[in-house]
Amino acid sequence: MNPLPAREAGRGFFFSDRRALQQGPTPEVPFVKLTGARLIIDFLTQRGIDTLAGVPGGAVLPLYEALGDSRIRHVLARHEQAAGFIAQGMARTSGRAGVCLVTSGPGVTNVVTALADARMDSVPLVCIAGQVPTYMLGTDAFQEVAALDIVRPITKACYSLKSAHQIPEVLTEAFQVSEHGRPGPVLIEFPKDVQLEQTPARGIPVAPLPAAIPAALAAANARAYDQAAALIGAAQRPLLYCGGGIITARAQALARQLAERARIPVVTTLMALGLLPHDHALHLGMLGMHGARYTNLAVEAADLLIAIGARFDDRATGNPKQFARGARIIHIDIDVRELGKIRAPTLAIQDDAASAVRELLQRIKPGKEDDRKLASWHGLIAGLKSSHPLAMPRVERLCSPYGIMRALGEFLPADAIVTTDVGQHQMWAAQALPLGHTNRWLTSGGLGTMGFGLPAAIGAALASKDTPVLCITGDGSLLMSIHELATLAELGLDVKIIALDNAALGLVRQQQELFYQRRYVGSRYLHSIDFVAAAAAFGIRAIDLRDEPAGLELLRQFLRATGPALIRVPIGEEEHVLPMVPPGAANTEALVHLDARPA
Ligand SMILES: Cc1ncc(C[n+]2csc(CCOP(=O)(O)OP(=O)(O)O)c2C)c(N)n1
Repeated sequence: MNPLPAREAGRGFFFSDRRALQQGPTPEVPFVKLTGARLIIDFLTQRGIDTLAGVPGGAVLPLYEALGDSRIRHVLARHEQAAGFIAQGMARTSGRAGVCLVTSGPGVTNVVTALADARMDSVPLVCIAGQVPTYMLGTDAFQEVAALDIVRPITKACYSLKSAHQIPEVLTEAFQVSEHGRPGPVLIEFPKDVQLEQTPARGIPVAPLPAAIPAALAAANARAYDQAAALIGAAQRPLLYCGGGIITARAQALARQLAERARIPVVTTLMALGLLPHDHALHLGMLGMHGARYTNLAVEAADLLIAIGARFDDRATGNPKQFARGARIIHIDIDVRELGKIRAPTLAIQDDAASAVRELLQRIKPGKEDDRKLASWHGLIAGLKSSHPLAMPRVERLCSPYGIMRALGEFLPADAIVTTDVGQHQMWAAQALPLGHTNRWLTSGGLGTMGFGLPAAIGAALASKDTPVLCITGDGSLLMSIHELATLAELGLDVKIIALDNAALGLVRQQQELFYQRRYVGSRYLHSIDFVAAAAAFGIRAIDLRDEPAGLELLRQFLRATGPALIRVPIGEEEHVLPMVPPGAANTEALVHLDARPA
């Protein structure tokens, strides 16, 4: 540890070594001294980080100063939670770790939700957080919180830099941990004196990545895949249950190949939506709480479930004891802790989803016998589809849940990125939007965080330039991140916000209607917001969509124009998202019509 004197540490007038800056990259100049802050920024630059999001404060100012001397673009979010979600939007789109930068104390506590969200959805995220100087730690200094104690349970790893010498190793490890295996968030606490500490510049170690799966395990897996292929061969009614792990591994095309070669129907989780095109013969859509009846009934009828990169989340399984009762289960996941966590599998394999699908593809060669049995299974599913279709009401009005989704589906470019917030609008989008590219569907699945949609859309647009981005949100969710309209206006990105305004916390209100005797406690907004005026105040073009003949054309024009815009869509508060499996019930007990609700 090498704390600087208080004179330099506390006041923020310390300047980084200009002479060292002029001498260029660090590795070839062994005796040049750099500040810890400069070393970190050099590290990020060398790693190819070109954009990060953050909010500055006293405890990170040396880092910001070094950032100002670099080529890295800093996106100034209006709240640290949003900085975390902007970084997530970049990470979910690019597959590489997103970086956010926050100050100590409230900066750290504000970013906690974005970290927890990344943990639940396996998103690689590196958060660099300021901290009070090391010699003040534990003194309740101004803006001091025990950051590591707060984030330990919701990060994959967290680090405290006690000396600038540790920077190359700690940062290398932090990025590896975040991106490798099952991705997740990491936090690095960076005390201010360590940012200012002068340290001999050293090259950043290029540590080879450990193999995703150790060699011994890979050998054992080969036998397990033989068994898996045998189980698939013997099954009469096999079903692929695909989760977000397939998207993380960028194995969508492989998974589609597997489904098509083996002619196995596919159900997906919310996270893996769009794995197969909407109209693909093997596509059964999203299972679980708001899945179609036929999807959940197909799971119930299956005699073999091949779960890849899915974690048997309760939103997907309903009551897990009554989930897929007649099925053997092959469960493949990169994270060994997921195997058997909820449901004891017949066969468990720890592997990366892409490798798993490749292994299965090598072993599966369906023959004549399979044709007969699969024809009967497909026939059974076709029957379920016609007897238990997805209950989407006939749509006459544009300003209705399925009316707006249908219109968006028509106008949406095939490569568009769609982000959502959390609520009814998220489920209407999941049910009705014809999604085609799965790593282009960004939604907060595990934590279900309102306020995710807008900053994630900004991050997606930053990571995928020239791609149109659509953020489907509700009035409640938008209000939780509405300040990010300012960030969006500043950046001028091509993000279109579709705000479904029902003057209510719709999904909560729906549960109160169905299960709490219509006692709408705290779920309706008594004061309505003029979102069009609010957006205009932030510098964003906005319109109010109406049910009038010109509405559809207006929507099309707004979506076509480049640059940010907000489209408010009035939605009746009485609208429902159905089917709905009552919390704690089996997936087969979904409510489909409201007259089926409990008295
Ligand atoms: C941060 C956060 N707080 C509370 C909730 C609980 N919750 C889930 S859905 C919902 C209502 C969402 O309302 P809105 O964004 O307007 O969408 P709608 O359901 O009306 O489409 C609430 C409060 C949550 N998911 N996230």
